[in-house]
Order: sequence, then structure tokens, then C-alpha cells
Amino acid sequence: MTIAAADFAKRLDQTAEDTERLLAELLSDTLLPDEIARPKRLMDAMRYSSLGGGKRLRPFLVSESAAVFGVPREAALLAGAALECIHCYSLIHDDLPAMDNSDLRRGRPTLHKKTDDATAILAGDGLLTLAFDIISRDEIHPDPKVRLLLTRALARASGLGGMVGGQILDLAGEGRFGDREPVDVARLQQMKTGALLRYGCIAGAILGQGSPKEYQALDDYGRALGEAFQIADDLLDVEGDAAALGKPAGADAALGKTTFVTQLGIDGAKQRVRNLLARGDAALSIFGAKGDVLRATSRFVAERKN
Ligand code: GRG
Repeated sequence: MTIAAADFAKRLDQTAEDTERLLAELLSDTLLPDEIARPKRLMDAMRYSSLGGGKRLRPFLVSESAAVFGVPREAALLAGAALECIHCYSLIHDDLPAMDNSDLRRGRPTLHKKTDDATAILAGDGLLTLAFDIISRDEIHPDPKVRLLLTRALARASGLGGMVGGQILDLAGEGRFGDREPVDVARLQQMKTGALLRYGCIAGAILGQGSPKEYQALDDYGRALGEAFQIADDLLDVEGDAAALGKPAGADAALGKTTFVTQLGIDGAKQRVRNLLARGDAALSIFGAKGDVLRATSRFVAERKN
């Protein structure tokens, strides 16, 4: 079974729309208990970088992996919004002069260009901490054990052994702290970009209280999808179109980065993506037709133009 391209696009758009609505609510001026004030400059900056852009792929992974288990959609969307807050924070900080020093993101000036470095750092910090507020909320799941598992897994995906750790390995590989350090591209990817994407997939199994086999299946699928995403990103940097990307292409080559494409060549990288798609499909076989949307998601990730 496969899902028609139009149906897939509709589902993706619906989740993007629902996530946008939810993020706008979460980033409103309304104070939560124990909050003292929501400063306007900070809120405007957080909204600028979180609303009105992005494919919302990570929330989509959460909602579709949760749908496999029949989890209520509003709970999955809330968990997806928490993950998207982490993603948006990472983009803000990654764009800073001390990191990638980028001027454009999602086709608009990066936050520090629009405002200033201090505001961008604090907006990133605000989104990072808001994510943990959201993921620990009662509405996510009635069982506090489930909320704890989701929260801990989010910390591990985002933190020192996940995305943040991957970012420092990436900078070390660029020679930012002295001589260029050797890069294990697959491990770097698994940490820097893969960990959040994998979280999107295992979050469904945690929310749905899946069996160990079901959790493992989504874990395997999430790892394959994460690697395919990164290879597609590396290919886009070589073959992509700046207008579609919303940022200049060729950034990796300019920095002399080791990527899947520099290691495997263009054809080798494309073959690896095909192998990863097959690996993802095999992992999902346990779910039968319920895995169709996730199967289509790997194709979307591999074939995306931005
Ligand atoms: C600064 C702690 C810290 C971490 C940054 C993930 C990361 C680490 C930086 C992102 C840099 C980057 C552009 C990596 C390429 C892959 C990637 C994450 C692309 C953007 O993700 P998409 O395509 O973006 O899902 P949208 O805009 O659709 O949300």
C-alpha cells in the first residue's frame, strides 16, 4: 500500500497549519502561572523565528508516529510543538556569527540580523526552555511516567549527547578550535540533525505506549530517516537552488566541510539514500498499512527541494 502524493501533501499541510496555530498560542502574551512577565522584545523575536515558516517536519513525524497507535491528535501536536521549539532555537543559535554566521533563514533575514546577537541568543534560550515546559504538561499524557520518558528523551536528543554535542563536533571538524579534527560524518549527523528527527519518531511510540518491538521499529525507522535527511541536505548544498532553499547553496564547500557527498560522491550518496529508504520500509513492516504515511515521509525527506 502507498499513500497518494496529494493525500500526503494534504496531511503535511494540515499538521503545519495546526502547529502554526498551536505555536502562536504558546507564544502569546498570556502569562502562565508563576511567570512574572513576557517581555515584548523577547516574545517578538521568538515569534519571528518560530512562526510563518518551515516545513514542520518534526511535528509531522510526532503526529504520524503517534497516529500509528491512535494517540489523540492534540496531545501529539503539543509534543510536536515542543520539538519544533527546540528545532527553531537550534536554527537561531546556528545562524549566529559565533556559529555559522548566516544572514538568511527560511528566505528571511536571520534573527540576529533582524535584531541583534543578544536578542537572538535569548530568543533561542527562551524557545529551548519553553520546549521543556510544553513537553511536561499534563495535557500531553495522563500518566506522569509517560511525560517523564518523553521529557528525558527530548533532553537526550537535544543535549550534550545529541544535537549540542553534534554541533561542537561539527565546529571542531571545521577547525574552529585549532587544527581540523577528523570527522565521522555518520556519527556527526546522528547527533547534530538525526537525534531530533529520531525523537520525532520515538515520541509516537512513547506517547502510544507501544511494545518494545514497536518502539524499536520506530527507532530504526527514525535513524534511517535522519541519515537520509542529512544526505539530502548535503546533496542540496551541492545541487540545490538558492531560491528554493531560502539560503545560499554551497555553504559546506565554502567551509571545506566533510559531508556524505565529499565522502561518497554524488552517486554514492544517492545510492545510500535508496538503501536507507529500504531500511526504513523494513523497520515499518511491523505496522502494515498503518506505516504508509511514515513510508511516504521518508520519500518526501529524500526528495525535498528545501
Ligand atoms: C546551535 C546547539 C546548536 C545546534 C545547531 C541542527 C543544528 C545544530 C543546526 C542546523 C544547521 C543546519 C541548517 C543543518 C542542516 C539540516 C537542517 C537542520 C536543516 C533545517 O531543517 P529543516 O529542513 O528546516 O527541517 P525547516 O526550515 O523546514 O524547519
